[in-house]
Amino acid sequence: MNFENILVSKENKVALVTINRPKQLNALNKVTISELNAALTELDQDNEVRVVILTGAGEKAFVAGADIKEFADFDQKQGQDLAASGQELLFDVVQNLSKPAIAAVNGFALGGGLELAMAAHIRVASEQAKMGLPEVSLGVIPGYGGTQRLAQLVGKGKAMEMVFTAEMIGAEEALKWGLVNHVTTAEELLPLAQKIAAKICRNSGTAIRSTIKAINANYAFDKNGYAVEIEEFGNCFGTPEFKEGTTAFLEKRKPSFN
Ligand code: DAK
Repeated sequence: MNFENILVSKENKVALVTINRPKQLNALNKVTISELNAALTELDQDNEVRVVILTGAGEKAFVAGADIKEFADFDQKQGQDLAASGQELLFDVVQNLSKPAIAAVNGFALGGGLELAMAAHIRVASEQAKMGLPEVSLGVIPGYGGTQRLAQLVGKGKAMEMVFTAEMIGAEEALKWGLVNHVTTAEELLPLAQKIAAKICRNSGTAIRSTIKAINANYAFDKNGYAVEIEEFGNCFGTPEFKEGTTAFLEKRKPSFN
């Protein structure tokens, strides 16, 4: 896969997707969103890949937001269109990936950048990371799912304060709030994400795919999460991985999942 604004590599069943516009602090423009859509769609179908890690190039930023230079002169209709297509092309794709997505937040994650990290299933941050939704300081609101996902992760009160004040929080505070799962040094950030990925790879990919669907269902207005859980639980029984997992337990050995 060759792209202008992103890098994709694969190792040990883990794909690393790096947003690569460091001079613009990895701001998400249309081309980058469309390349991420293409890469993630392909990785989702790739049986050799079990986990996807998302990060930003350079030492300064994960993603410093949607590209302000691109949307500065939009009207209402263009704004709505961009929000809808961006959500569909990128943020919903990340949230609904059939394999875990880990955001390794290595610096500024602002606006659309934090929204991207929040669409991922797991977030780890470096000590330097700074996170915020500064949209109201630009006269817009978070348009890529941020009003919904931030409140889901940190609760309504903290989400409202963070958006109203447009202020950034550091990694330790984000950890306390539950916005990120772990904080580590810049050097250890990718190794930590890879370590989590390696633990995930030991388990059944089909069961993890079902888990993603069931947990996501709790946050979808048109789905009953308990019903989805029952359906996905049942689906597991038809899979070779269920057979392997239970057989391995009975034979007192470790399961081998591809
Ligand atoms: N967009 C475009 N360029 C950006 C950018 C961004 N979000 N963030 C940084 N850059 C660029 C800077 O313009 C600068 O470019 P040059 O001037 O060198 O060409 C370069 O990256 C380096 O940035 P700074 O010189 O500003 O670096 P500093 O260390 O001084 O400051 C900073 C770092 C992160 C504090 C600062 O760059 C900053 O405040 N950046 C903007 C943060 C921000 O407000 N992000 C946007 C949040 S709003 C929508 C859907 C969603 C959204 C909007 C619309 N629609 C559907 C229409 C979401 C909006 C957002 O994400």
